[in-house]
This record gives sequence, structure tokens and C-alpha cells, in this order.
Amino acid sequence: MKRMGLIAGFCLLMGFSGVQVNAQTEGQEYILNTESAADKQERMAWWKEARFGMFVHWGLYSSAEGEWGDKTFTRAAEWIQRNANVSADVYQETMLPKFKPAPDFASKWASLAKQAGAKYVVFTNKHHEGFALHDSTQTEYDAKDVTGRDLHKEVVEALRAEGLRVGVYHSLWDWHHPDAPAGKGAMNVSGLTMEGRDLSRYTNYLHAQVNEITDGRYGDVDVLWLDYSKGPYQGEVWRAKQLVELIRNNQPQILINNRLWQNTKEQREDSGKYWFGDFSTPEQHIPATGIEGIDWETCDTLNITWGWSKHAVEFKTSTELIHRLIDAVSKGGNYLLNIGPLPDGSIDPKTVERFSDIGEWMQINGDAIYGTQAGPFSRLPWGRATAKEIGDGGHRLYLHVFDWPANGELLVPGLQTIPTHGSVMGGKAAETLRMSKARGGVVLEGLPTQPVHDAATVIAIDFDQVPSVAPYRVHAATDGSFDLEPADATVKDAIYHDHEMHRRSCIDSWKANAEAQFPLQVEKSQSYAVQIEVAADKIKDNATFALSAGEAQRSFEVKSTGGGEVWKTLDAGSIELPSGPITLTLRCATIDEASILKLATITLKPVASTP
Ligand code: JFZ
Repeated sequence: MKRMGLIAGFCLLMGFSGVQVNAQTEGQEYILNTESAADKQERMAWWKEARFGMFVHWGLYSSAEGEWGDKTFTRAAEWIQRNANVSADVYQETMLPKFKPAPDFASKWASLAKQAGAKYVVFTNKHHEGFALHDSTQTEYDAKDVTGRDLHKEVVEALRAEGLRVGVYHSLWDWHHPDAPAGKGAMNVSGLTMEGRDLSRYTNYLHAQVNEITDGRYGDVDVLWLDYSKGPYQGEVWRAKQLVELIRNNQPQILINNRLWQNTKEQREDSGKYWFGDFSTPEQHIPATGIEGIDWETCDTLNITWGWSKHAVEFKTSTELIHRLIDAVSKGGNYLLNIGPLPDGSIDPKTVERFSDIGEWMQINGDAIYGTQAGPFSRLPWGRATAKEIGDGGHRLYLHVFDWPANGELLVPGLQTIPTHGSVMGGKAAETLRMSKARGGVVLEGLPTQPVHDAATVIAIDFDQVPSVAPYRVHAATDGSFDLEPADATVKDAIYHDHEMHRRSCIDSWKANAEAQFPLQVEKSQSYAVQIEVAADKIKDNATFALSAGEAQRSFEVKSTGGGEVWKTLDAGSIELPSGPITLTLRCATIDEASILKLATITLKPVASTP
């Protein structure tokens, strides 16, 4: 609904002034929260307890189902307006007649989230396409004007009815508004320019719509998920400071994500002042070791699109998703898992199946997720760990075992404190575990030979003190060989990438003198044959590397493998490893700058010693 008088009044009231388009970095100079760290912790408390949320991408774009004319989209189907390069007029004309939400779609979303064990839901109030689900006085491009229903209200009420916290996604871009960013540096349909556009009119509109969704007419808002900033369009271009003040004034307890700014590594690591928002938002990616000193939430897709596409048929399995939830939480983060409902708001069977599977796992193991923190291990060969304080100075570790040991025995490598009590979650009460120090850690014996759950079975172990954990070392497998993963290394002057969808974890961007150091526990001094898995391209002269451990050293060369995604295993000769806790160092001796060189696994196989 559009009421011009109200807007003018609102703008006067808010004291809107001219826009400062050049003040890209001003956001860095102020701190959004002047509250104490303790007050911030209190504000974040429910969110850190929750650990698991459901994201919903649903709007007009859902009705395109990933198809525009003869073009199809498997990825980012919510971007179809821009990616099929459709003008706002044609898009509106095509999409509005298709928008026919089912009567009870919102309660279905809420019960799916509830059943899966999610504690909060973030839904797209307005995505980049500009169509708003709430009844906006700023535009007729909203659900109320089109369908007669305030869909934002329907969703919020359905979520509250299930006891879920309410998060609202609101796009900073707008492909419908005639004054929104366009042209150079902006995310919009191509061919547009800023000519004739008045950005200050758009930021007024943005602020006014954000005010509508936070001023209390839809009750409390627990999270505001703004999206997103890039290059010249960030911070004060959105009049970020004023916007944040408006939001905090409306909802003092609200949590705001970090996307009013572009999040460079430096910005994320500037943890002393959290001007980047209340939490950081890695996307479809779980940071290898979490993010030190910052609250964060990985948002993730079931397939590779946020909005529904009938072409996105490859879904992660329920097991993969459960592992990703555990992985994020074990590193101190939250996990926000997306659904892309169908055009009428209903949910496809594959999505329902996965959320039900997660719910089934959470029924048994919720205590190992809710209210937990990052576990104390940098790496565990069989899974992950989360941690919790249990009162009276007691501590509990939850061992999430992905690969269940068939012999009833599990080594917790590096653990130096013997637990006072251990039990398998969802296991038989009668089982008693024997726990003792051995093999550089604690060995648990008497485990059931079958896992409780195929994706992950959790063992809860209790301590009457903070358990002590020795730094991680790679141990040999039962056949005596070592499998070194990129994640095992401490990397200097090269870059470690953990596994993302369709990519493998690797170390790349090697410079001369760059190093990867692997901590090993070698039982027996002997010679090992070295195999190295690489993908390499654009290498003019061969790149040369040196592998060393103590006195032993071995050099080898790497040639192009025929492409940056073409993986080959190369023999790097053999090396004599001393016994004990050792560091195996891989150093890049020479490399030319234009080279692409990715290193994945290193395998060391014992060479039968000649008598
Ligand atoms: C954004 C949206 O564009 C996307 O549709 C989805 O809503 C996701 C959760 O958030 O994705 C981004 C955000 C930032 C960049 C790219 C995609 N970026 O900075 O390049």
C-alpha cells in the first residue's frame, strides 16, 4: 500500500539528508555498538545457544523455477532477473500473475524448521528483485497489493506460533526501484546507468522499508539479515550508520549481520571493534578453523541455488548436511541451512526428507549441538567435537563420530585427561565404557560395535576439570603410512583452502620460500616413499620443492598437469623420517609468478628396508 503523505512525514521525522557516495571507508571509523562486551554477549546469548537455523529464499523468482525462455539456471535462481537480463517492467509483468501462494504455506515452513530442530528462521522479506512480502507504504510492488495478503505477517505469526525466533532478510540491492544502484560497480541488469537516478531517493526508500519491518508492527525482530555490499556500494553509501541507529532504536535486542559492508579478511579480523555487525556470514563455506574472536554463521544451500530451480536436482545427502552442521558448530559457528520453496510456497519432497533426517538426528543428539562451543581439538581423524560447561567446574565433550569403529575402540588423540564418565548418546544405558591413557591420547573401549546413527554417533565424556589436549599430530594408519591433508599443515606464504562444493581442499598461491609444515608422530625411523597430489598450470620453468624432516631432505620438481583442475599424483622419491614427534616441512624453492599450483594430499608409505 502506498501513502505519499506518510513517506514525506517519515523522512522529515528521520531527518534524512543528502547522500555521501564517496565515503566508502567511513564505516571503519565508528563502532556500531558502544555496549560492553558482556552486554553484547547477553544480546547474542539466544543465538549462540540456538546454533541451528533455517534460511528461506522465496519470492517472485521462485515462480520462474530456474527457467527464462530457453535459458536455464541451476545456480542462484533467485538472480534470474539479472542473469537472464530482464527489464524490471517485463519481469514484473511476467512474474506477478504467477504469484499464487498457498493458504497455509507459512505454517508448513515453521513446522519443517521446528521438526528439524532449528531454533530460528531467516526468510527473504525482499530479495534483490525488489518485491516485498510485507505491506509496504512505499510501493505497490508488495504482496499485500498483489495478493491481498500480508505474507510477511503470515510468516512471522507462523514462526512465533512454533516458538521460533524471527530473522528477516532484506536486500540492499533493488532491481525494481528506479533510483537504486545501476551501472558501474552495481549489481543490476546490464545496460543500465546511474543517469537520471537519484541514489538518495533510493536510500530513503531502503531506510523507510527497513523501518516498516522493524518498527514493531510485526512484533519483535530477532535478526536482521541485510544483503549485501560490494566495492563502491557499501557502508555510508547505504547511509549505514543512520540505518543501524534506526534499527537499534526500533529493536534494541536485534542482531544485525555484517553485510552493510564488504567483508574483507582484514575487516573480519578486526575483532576489537565489531563495526562489521553482530556476526560474520561465510556463505556455502565453513571456515577451516572457525573465526577467532568473532561470532559467525555459515549459510548453506541444499543444492547450489538459494531460490527454487527445478534444474537444481543434485542435493547434498542428509549425512553430508548433518556433518556440515556439526562441523560449523564444532568450530564455534552457527549453521543456517536454506530451503527454496516452490512457487506456491510449498516445500519439495527432497527438502522435506533432508530436514526430517536432520530432525531425527537432532532428537537423539540435540544436546551435543545446542548451547555448545567449539571443541578443543584442531583435528580429529574420525569426526568432530563440541564442548559444554556442566556446572560445578565440570566440562563435557561431545565426540561426534562420523566413522564408527567396528572394533568397539576409539582413540581420542591428544586428550591428556581421563574422563570421569562416558556414554553413547541414544545408546543402551547399561553400556559402560572403559577409558584409559594410551597411544598419546585416551582410548575408549567397550563401545557398541554398531553406530547409533549412520551419519554421526555422539559419545559424551565428562570431566571434573578443563580437559587438557596436546597439539594435534598426524599418526600413521594401521598399515604404517601417513596420509597428510592440507588441513594438517601450518602454512606460510601460501594459501590454504578447505573443501567447498565441487572443489577440493588444497594449498595454492605458492611463493618462493613458502612453506607448509606438517606435525607428525613417527613410531619407527625408516624410509618412506613420497607421493604428492597436485594440479598445476602455466608453469614455465618447473617449480622446485624441498621436503625436509630433521637432517633428511629431498628435492623434487613439479610440471604442469595440463590444467588447474587436472589432478595428478607424482612420485617425489623417498625420505628417511626420524622417530618421535617431528615436523615435516614442504618448502617451495623456486616458482614463477604466473604459475597455478595446487597441492592436495601427501602420502608417505614405508619402504621395506633392505636387510
Ligand atoms: C547473496 C545473494 O546475492 C544470494 O542471492 C543469496 O541471498 C545469498 C545468501 O547472499 O549472495 C552473495 C553475497 C555476496 C557476494 C555474492 C553472493 N559477493 O560479495 O560476491
